[in-house]
Amino acid sequence: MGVSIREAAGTIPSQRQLSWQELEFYGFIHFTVNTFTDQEWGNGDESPSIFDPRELDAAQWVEVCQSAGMKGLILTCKHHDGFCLWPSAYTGHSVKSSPWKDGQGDLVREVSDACRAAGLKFGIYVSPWDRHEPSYGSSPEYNTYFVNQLRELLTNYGELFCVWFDGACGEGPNGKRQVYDWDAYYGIIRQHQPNAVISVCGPDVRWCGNEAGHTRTAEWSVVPASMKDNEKIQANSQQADDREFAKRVGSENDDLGSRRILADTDEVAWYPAEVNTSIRPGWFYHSSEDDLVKPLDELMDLYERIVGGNSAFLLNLPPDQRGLIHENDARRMRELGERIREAYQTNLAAGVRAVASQAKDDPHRAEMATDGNSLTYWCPPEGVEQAELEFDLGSEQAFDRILLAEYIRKGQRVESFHIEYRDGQDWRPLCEGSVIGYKKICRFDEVRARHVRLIISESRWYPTISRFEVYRSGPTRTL
Ligand code: FUL
Repeated sequence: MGVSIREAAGTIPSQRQLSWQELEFYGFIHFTVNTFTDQEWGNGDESPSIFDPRELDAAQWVEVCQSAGMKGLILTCKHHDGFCLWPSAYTGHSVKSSPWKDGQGDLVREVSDACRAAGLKFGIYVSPWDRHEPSYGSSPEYNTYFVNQLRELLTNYGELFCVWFDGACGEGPNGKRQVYDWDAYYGIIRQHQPNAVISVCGPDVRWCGNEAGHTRTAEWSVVPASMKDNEKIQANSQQADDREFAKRVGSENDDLGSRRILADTDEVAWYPAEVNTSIRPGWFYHSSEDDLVKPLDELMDLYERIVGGNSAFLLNLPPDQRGLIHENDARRMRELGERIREAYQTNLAAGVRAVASQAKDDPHRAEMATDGNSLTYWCPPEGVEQAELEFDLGSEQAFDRILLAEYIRKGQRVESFHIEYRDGQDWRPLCEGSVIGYKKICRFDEVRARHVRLIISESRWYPTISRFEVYRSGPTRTL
């Protein structure tokens, strides 16, 4: 029992995980018959005749996502009610039986085309739980149906960055229990979309464990391989609408990857976290929630904690019955984009001089952390687990954010660090943290200083730092 530190340090992401991680922030679009029934979960007996979003404009969805700086969008092609947003050949329960565009429409096509035209990545959510399809519950028959539908989605709409499965597995007709054939689902995805990550009930991206935007203070990407166990994910996800449960998951399983966990596990995997939440209380649009769009400060806080906490941020934006993202949500997204751009546009440490307590060699000298290239990095010689980097900003600067990144192509290694700034002859504490990973944003009350140092007090085998950036998030911002 036990995984060695060297083994944990050498566990690295796949190419598809790396490409996904770099998206950082992307949108979720929940849209189906529920939008017209004002429900969160449909029963499967909704008539397709209610689906008629007359002003639908996929380009508006894309524009809204991009205004906030999102790099991708995931569409609910089929939610639990079984209604398909594309004209599937395997069921009549789809857009082709609806009045929308006289049954000639294909929403998956419209959204994927709009994404491609604007340079946004496109991903799909497909619910295996299907409350309409009669074969649901007769396991092999339904699995064939589901794989056929997956094939349609995987082969007709260009490149996908993600296939998102939640764990819901409700009872079929007469209490029949459906056993999902995950291997078959994953097999066909890998066959047709080898670059797509399979998220949540899947091997590539881990659900953080709640739908409320809670993040862990130390979010490890290297965790016990057993976390990929679908039954556990399913059990958690079915209770996730319970806010109390969400809080419990967040705190009870707060440590997923420390040395204590490594000592107690047989195998680890690169299985990074995604945090999903909605801009409103519900996943689907309800006019009663028009005034419950999350405030800008809350969204900015989520963004900095999630993206700056070694996780990806999947934020849901539900279009309304017109087929448009409501003005309130659209405005908030624009504001969020402005706030993010304003906070992170001027890196006060770009190209600044830096010295390290030790560097492996010249190509890995301290200034590789400030050269603006995330593919270069500083590191000390192998086996050196503690080190310091000191930065000279050139002149005194006011700042309240420091952004750090490890070179995760080499693994995730930093376990504990703190940052200090020089005040006259004294070094004063600024902030401290545990993991860094893909990106860490440290937030603190504004200070003025010219010299800053990063002290890595614990790491695995040897640390790497590819980015050290300093920002002033805005003249009026406090925590
Ligand atoms: C859950 C579903 O039950 C919710 O309706 C929503 O789609 C959420 C993202 O995943 O499992």
